[in-house]
Amino acid sequence: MADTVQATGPILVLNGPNLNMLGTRQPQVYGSDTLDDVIALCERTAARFGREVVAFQSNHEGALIDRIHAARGEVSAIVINPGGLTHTSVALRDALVIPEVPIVEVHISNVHAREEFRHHSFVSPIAVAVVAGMGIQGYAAAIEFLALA
Ligand code: DHK
Repeated sequence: MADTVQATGPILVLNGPNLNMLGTRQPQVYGSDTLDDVIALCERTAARFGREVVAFQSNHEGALIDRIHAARGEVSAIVINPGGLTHTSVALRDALVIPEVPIVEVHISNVHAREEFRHHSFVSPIAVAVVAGMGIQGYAAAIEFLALA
């Protein structure tokens, strides 16, 4: 399978730096749900469409990149909240094109209503869709969109 990609298969839900702190981190911005709540919501949503989710979170850019490399041929789509790496990481963006699957970028907060440095994303140009400001429901919207695509 080294040279092919998987058309069907689980949806990979990736979360970047600091998203392990959901629930306690700035709840006025990110809400009171935890990352476990997010993953459970993704699993429930995927199951409604007969799909499965695999989830991974890391505070380390290289660990996220390694997980994305391993996803080639394994997953059918990627939902990613890159956290702060959204605004800084060319390397993460370069990795995301490697699996050759559709990518949906999710932000819990409305990044465009926040500081200017959050307005630019290195990921958006290679994403099929971008969700921001819907709270954790944005992850469910992303899964539903990908499952219906
Ligand atoms: C999460 C982060 O950690 C921030 O660095 C982004 C994003 C916004 C979110 O809204 O989920 O700027």
